Amino acid sequence: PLEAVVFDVDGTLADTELEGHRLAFNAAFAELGLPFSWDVGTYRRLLAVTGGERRLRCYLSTAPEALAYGWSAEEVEDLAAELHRRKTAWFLEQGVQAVAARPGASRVLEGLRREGVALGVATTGSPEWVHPLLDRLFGKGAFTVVVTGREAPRRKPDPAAYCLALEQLGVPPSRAVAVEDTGPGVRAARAASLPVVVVAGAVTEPGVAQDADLALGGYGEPDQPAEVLHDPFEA
Ligand code: XBP
Repeated sequence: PLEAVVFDVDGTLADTELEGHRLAFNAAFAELGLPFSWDVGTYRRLLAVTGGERRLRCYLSTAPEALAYGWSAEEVEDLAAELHRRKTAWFLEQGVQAVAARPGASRVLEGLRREGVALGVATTGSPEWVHPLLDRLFGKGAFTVVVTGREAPRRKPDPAAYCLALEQLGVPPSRAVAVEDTGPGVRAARAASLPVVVVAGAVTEPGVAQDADLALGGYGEPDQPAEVLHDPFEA
């Protein structure tokens, strides 16, 4: 029997990335007077590096426009940390209010809860914004367990966040399912021995659906089930 479902946050439960986190990173660049701005295409590519601070470090140490500054490794480290502090503050102040839940996500959570399925969250995003965002979109206490980047500092595709969520839920992976939207997330869940449902969204990479045990186009509507993108048992 299914005892628990563990959800990713960014892109899976909420549309946070393109018009949320991306704008927060850009605001942080502007606050420090840096002439960098991530457009949607650039940001999609940068999402391959998980964790906001790691993403910044990677960008600052590889993008030609950043290399032109000649920063040392230590300067890059400090700058990434400062930018990420500002990004987090901006997202908390502006992003949390502005981003929306994925259509149908609340209804699916309610349905699972009614069936007695425990709900968990496994994200490696920062707790500063994860908790207020989940509270605003789904209500306080909507999830039995919430693991963030503070409890699981090793970012996805490392399975740490999923392993910890399962441990805290007290449910073995064979009785749980992960819900994800991107490649690193799917790999993290798999590495924790969890079956994975992909609910494809705004930042889902091409081909990710094929790696899932089931891939859906969304959460569906009350009178319209979700579109099935990939179901290995149907193949
Ligand atoms: C999502 C991420 C996050 C967000 C930004 O990871 O990669 O970095 O883009 O959040 P996950 P922070 O799939 O593990 O939830 O800036 O707070 O890291």
